[in-house]
Amino acid sequence: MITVAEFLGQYHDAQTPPAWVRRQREDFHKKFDLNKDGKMDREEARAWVLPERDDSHDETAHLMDGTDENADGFLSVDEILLHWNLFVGSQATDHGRTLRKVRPHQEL
Ligand SMILES: [Ca+2]
Ligand SMILES: [Ca+2]
Repeated sequence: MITVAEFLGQYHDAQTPPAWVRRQREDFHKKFDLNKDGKMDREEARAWVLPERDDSHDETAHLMDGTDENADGFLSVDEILLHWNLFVGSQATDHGRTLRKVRPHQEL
């Protein structure tokens, strides 16, 4: 099992982290950390993953359980980066579908 420190270890010593790391860190502060305390709590996680619904406590708890590496009840930006695919997969299904419509002939 990989830890957050191991995941980000390759970036900690870098003078300039990869662009996607910088971008996700900026996104975290701008979009996810609504009360600017440096962590994402359950309410903030739910607002990000399932913004239109009230009855999603179970799904939010599932996401938190899979992402909160140190089990402190909050998601740090590093924990979110470590599990970025989980977040994107939860929210962006429709977005992916749209991309395929826009570029129907492009195969990965
Ligand atoms: Ca917060
Ligand atoms: Ca945590």
